[in-house]
Amino acid sequence: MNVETFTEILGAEFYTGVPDSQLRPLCDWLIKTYGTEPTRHIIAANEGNCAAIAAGYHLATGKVPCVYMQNSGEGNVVNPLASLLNEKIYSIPMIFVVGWRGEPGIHDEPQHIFQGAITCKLLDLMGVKNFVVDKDTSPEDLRGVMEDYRKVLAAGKCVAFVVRKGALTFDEKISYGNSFVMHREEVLRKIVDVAEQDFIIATTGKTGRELFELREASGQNHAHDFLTVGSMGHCSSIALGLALHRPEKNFWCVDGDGALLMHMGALAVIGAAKPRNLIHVAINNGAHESVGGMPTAAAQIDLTGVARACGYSEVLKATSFDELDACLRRAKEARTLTFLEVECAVGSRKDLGRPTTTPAENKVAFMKALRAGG
Ligand SMILES: Cc1ncc(C[n+]2csc(CCOP(=O)(O)OP(=O)(O)O)c2C)c(N)n1
Repeated sequence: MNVETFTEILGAEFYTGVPDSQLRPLCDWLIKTYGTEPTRHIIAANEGNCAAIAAGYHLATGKVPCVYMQNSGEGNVVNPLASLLNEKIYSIPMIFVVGWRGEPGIHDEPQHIFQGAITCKLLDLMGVKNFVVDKDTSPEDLRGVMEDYRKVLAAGKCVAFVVRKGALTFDEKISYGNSFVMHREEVLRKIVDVAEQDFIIATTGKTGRELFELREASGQNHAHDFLTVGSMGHCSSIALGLALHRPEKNFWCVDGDGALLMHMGALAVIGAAKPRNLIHVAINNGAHESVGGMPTAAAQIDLTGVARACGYSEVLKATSFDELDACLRRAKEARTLTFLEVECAVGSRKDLGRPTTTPAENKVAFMKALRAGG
């Protein structure tokens, strides 16, 4: 179904969400229609954040907002669903549009399989009536469902549309970009070279995929890399747990700006714990590049200022390759809690593959490499 028809039937006047590649037609349409004009459309830090912003909108206007997200975000939204929106508490209605990754029977990446299997069950459990939108859903079907949903919404309850792969379309292609020159993959190559035998914890999305391919291309094994597939926003906390408990090893966390924003509180916790063996690199392309390039709020904030205020001992920033080389050397030698922001272009290789080993294999090899040498 064309996204213009879809949104017209939904009838929401305010949208907030976290982008998803499967919902790209909706994300692109929202950017084309509203941009990021915050009274109409907010790309939020995480899905719980979306639900809360949408709740504020409802309190202010009495109208029904729409929250869009990948099903990976269901976990982030469970708390506000159970404690803010639920009819036994404030009874705040909203429409969720959920991209269904890992739908049973459809091949997808390991991190989507379990979440895909429980997507609708979780909504059921949370008391959110849900309807699956697929390629064959007609505007008439959707209007009928929405008619029913209006009554549910009027009773102060939430509803959801679970969107199958390819169910939504948008005729226009929106392209996203910025003025920076370095690409994430080139930056990763430099990090790998400088890190040598150090351990690298990569954020979810294309960062981990590129790191995997870089190791393959140079004939190295993957044992020094933990590819955080899924769990967006948590790789720096994984790195913190590692760094504190293996003080004799060095750890590089390679984060994305979207992921960093998703759970930015982690920076305060890292800054307070101050492990000297952790280098936190934020690849800041101001975008959710892995799911299509829709903007994050990071382009408008000073990430280094945040890191400094959170207590990182050394705070660096690189915009060019020369600066990057100097910063990486300094980070490697400093042996102190370091934050390095790297301003990057939006984009990646078209032929980027996926890891050919499983997360379980990754874990076993990583733990073995960590044990080696004490
Ligand atoms: C909780 C959660 N919400 C949404 C997603 C979908 N998702 C995967 S990667 C990604 C974008 C990550 O952006 P960023 O951290 O800036 O890295 P980039 O892709 O730009 O390198 C999103 C939104 C997810 N995996 N998990």
